[in-house]
Amino acid sequence: MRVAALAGGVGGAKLVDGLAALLPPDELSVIVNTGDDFEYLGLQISPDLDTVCYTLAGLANPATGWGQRDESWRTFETLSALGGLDWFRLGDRDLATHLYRTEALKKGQSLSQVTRDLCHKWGIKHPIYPMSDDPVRTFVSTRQGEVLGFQEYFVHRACQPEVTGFEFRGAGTARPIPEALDAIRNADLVILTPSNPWVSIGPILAMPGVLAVIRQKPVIAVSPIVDGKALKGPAAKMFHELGIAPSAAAVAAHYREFLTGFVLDAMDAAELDKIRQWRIIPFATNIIMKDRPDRARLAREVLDFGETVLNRSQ
Ligand code: FO1
Repeated sequence: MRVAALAGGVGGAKLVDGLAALLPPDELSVIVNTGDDFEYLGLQISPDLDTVCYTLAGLANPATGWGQRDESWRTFETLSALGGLDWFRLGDRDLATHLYRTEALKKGQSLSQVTRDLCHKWGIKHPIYPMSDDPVRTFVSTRQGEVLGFQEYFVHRACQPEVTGFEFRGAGTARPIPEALDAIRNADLVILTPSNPWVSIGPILAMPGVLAVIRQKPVIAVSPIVDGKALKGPAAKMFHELGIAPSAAAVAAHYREFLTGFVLDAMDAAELDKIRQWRIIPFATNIIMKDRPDRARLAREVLDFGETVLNRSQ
């Protein structure tokens, strides 16, 4: 079964890791959010691409989900002691990735070319595509009337400001990677991984042409919300601040217009009927991925559910 997976940060990366353990490279393509990308200390940082790639390469930091494992912080600590910029923590190993990427981009390579090169060097066989080679930047509007760059909101301000909306600056004119669009077009199934619907999956769907292709496909989403709480990050807080009670069903409703199937946690089984009323096929299981076997187990269940959805929608 050919699958195109849309992914953002840590939750998305974990499910992608499970899918990659089950599907050969010609049956799984991953399209990753770059709305979180930004320039910091003169370096081009692509947090979600790195999270997905480090996870697939077995290099991810298990404590944070982002950055590299066995990390040291000498550069960060030394810079901090000098009074330099230190609100975004770059580990020594991670720093090498940003230096390498920044240099390659400066020499004229595209983000997708550098990503392919890094994946090759890290032994990643599955195609990983940034959503675009053109810069798209997520901005968060707050109740206080501020407009914050995503990392400013997420890391520097620790997701504290109340959000009123999002803007994906550059998305209107950015071009999706043609191979990524083809991967979605040729997929039997599109999977929206358990990433933040607003700021991780939202920017990918905002890319010109992506939604039009996705609407032609069977699509299943995996909930990033369990029992009203986000598995990681501010997704539930965002739903709440935007006037929507956070729940798995709220995520299904968010994608309702094009969703075929929805995977939610067994804890949220009371929401199954509501989701069925929207003509979305729901499937409840344990969606919390604590370790690597959990990722493969959930991926297996999502793929089996995908088969069921495909048979029903034919
Ligand atoms: N997240 C934090 O909460 N604090 C950090 O200092 C931080 C540093 C960082 C460095 C590299 C990287 O790839 C990710 C990093 N993240 C950090 C995570 C990042 O902000 C988020 O994972 C995403 O942008 C949201 O998906």
